[in-house]
Amino acid sequence: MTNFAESPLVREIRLLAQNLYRLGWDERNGGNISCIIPQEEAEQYFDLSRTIRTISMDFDGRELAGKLFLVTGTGKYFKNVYDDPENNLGLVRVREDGAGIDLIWGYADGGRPTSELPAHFMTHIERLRVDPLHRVVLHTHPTNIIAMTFVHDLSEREFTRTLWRMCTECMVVFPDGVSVLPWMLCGNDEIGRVTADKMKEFRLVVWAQHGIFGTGRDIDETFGLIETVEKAAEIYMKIAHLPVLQTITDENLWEIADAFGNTPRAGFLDPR
Ligand code: 2HA
Ligand code: ZN
Repeated sequence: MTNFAESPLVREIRLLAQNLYRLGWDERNGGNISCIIPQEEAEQYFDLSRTIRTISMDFDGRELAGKLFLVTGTGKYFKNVYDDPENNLGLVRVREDGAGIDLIWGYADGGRPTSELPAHFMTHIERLRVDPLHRVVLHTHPTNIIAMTFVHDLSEREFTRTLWRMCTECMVVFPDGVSVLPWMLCGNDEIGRVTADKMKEFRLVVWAQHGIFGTGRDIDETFGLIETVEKAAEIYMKIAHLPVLQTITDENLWEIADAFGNTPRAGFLDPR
């Protein structure tokens, strides 16, 4: 049996955590990652009938029953994931009754999944309903996205329109826009529920004064979405206090959407 920590999927998540730490987005224990692992992949490394221990959950995970997830641990530092995957990550399977998860690998020092597990799992449920190929939920604390939530109107339309105008690539990458939640206490079912509700329609949900949740079919797509929003927010924070002499207009945004065959979120652009 080969080493699961060195499998391509786990390596990808180790590298993602390292990358996010180096970008300065995930200080201390900030941020969390969860990724659906196909059973066929896991079976190459484990006898899936063996579990290490069971961890309880206090929300209904029945819709995810039997699914396997690789999840970062609570209180763990992204800085350390690459070198010490077995303590900082866990492979878990949702139990049939949806009230707990079985640990199959990882959390070797007795750890548990991220405190944001409700937001992750409820988001997985909603995204899978929309897209059966959905697999990844990433929560991170990108500096400029957080900064922007202090100085910009938080309406989804206005926030998205500003981001779209910050660089041409935005309309190509996230024509569906971003959702924005006002500041809320994190780590509980309520923020999980509100986030997941938004995920019925959006792939990106900004948490004001906190960070962002992004989703996708794989690590590259999910990271790429957040990276593009963060780049736009960085440009906004560089120019917001300067006189703007020219910008990307709504007409220009329609042109980009047409050229790339994308449909901008309904109502977010002025009609032409
Ligand atoms: O796990 O980012 O939102 C640390 C966090 C909580
Ligand atoms: Zn956070």
